[in-house]
Amino acid sequence: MDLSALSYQKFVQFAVEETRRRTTLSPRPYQDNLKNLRAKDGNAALHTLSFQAPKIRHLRSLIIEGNAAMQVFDFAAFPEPTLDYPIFCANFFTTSTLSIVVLDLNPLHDVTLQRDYIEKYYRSLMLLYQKYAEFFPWGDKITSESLKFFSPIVIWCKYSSSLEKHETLYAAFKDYFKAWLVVMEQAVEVADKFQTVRNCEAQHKYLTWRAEKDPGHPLLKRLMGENLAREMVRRFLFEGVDSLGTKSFLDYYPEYLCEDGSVNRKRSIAGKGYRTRPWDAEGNFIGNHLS
Ligand code: BLA
Repeated sequence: MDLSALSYQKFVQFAVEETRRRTTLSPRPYQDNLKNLRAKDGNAALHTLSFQAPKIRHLRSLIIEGNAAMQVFDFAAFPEPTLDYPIFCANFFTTSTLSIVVLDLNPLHDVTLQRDYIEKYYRSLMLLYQKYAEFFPWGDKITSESLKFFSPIVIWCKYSSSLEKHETLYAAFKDYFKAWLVVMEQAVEVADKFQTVRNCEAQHKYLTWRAEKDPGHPLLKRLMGENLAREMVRRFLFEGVDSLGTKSFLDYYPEYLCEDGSVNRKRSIAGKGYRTRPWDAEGNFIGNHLS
């Protein structure tokens, strides 16, 4: 499989162009040492982009082009905390044999518990999920903690890399991103300080989880070294983790506390679960109750 055919550049080009048609994107400044990097091994190239818009706190993209070895796309867009619409999340990891894909409008508030949030944002999008269900079947057991950050329309899939799948993924990405843009455009601020505080904390909790436990970190460390990888994670990918709130990882996830006070390095305490998709076609959660 020639991996250059599976590039993610056109994905981010589409997203930026499409966003510009609907709102005013402005570049968001970030550290020079995180712009267009080469990995330590000299093989992989890392490309980053960062923007903001009136209703979008942060829209950022990381593409890693590892020649014959891999292609990675980590793309996300976060709402302004005055708004409670979902976080856009595309996370694609591709080698010549395997692709691991997460594509979702990640809920800001836990949809395994909050039915009103499902009503508000997902009920009308269930057809979108069904359109791709046969191409991207549920990717088997998953780190259970992650599930709270996923929505009823999540595409979570692992498959053998192929050009055909890549093109279908591109179609799904475009559809999901367009749906997210509509949601973003329609989102209205509620003049309620309490809501903004809740949104801010929910976004901070999400950033705190991903900045600590995202499955891509070990590979980023290998490519960039410990220090630069840490900056990439905290100041770029999950920027806001050090400013949107003051709680620590252990405040949100005390079950990770070790006896010596440090954070357990295991990626998951709850373990893997959910062999099958835990939502029904209407978007109701039908999995075990999550602790
Ligand atoms: C694997 N990435 C995964 C897995 C998930 C995600 C669910 C499967 C393993 C697991 O169950 O944890 C993605 N997890 C997410 C996302 C959220 C979440 C999007 O909780 C959101 C809340 N991935 C990257 C980057 C790299 C990367 C930048 O984003 C590499 C630089 C790699 N992801 C990557 C690799 C694996 C993976 C190598 C397989 C490794 C493993 O399973 O341990």
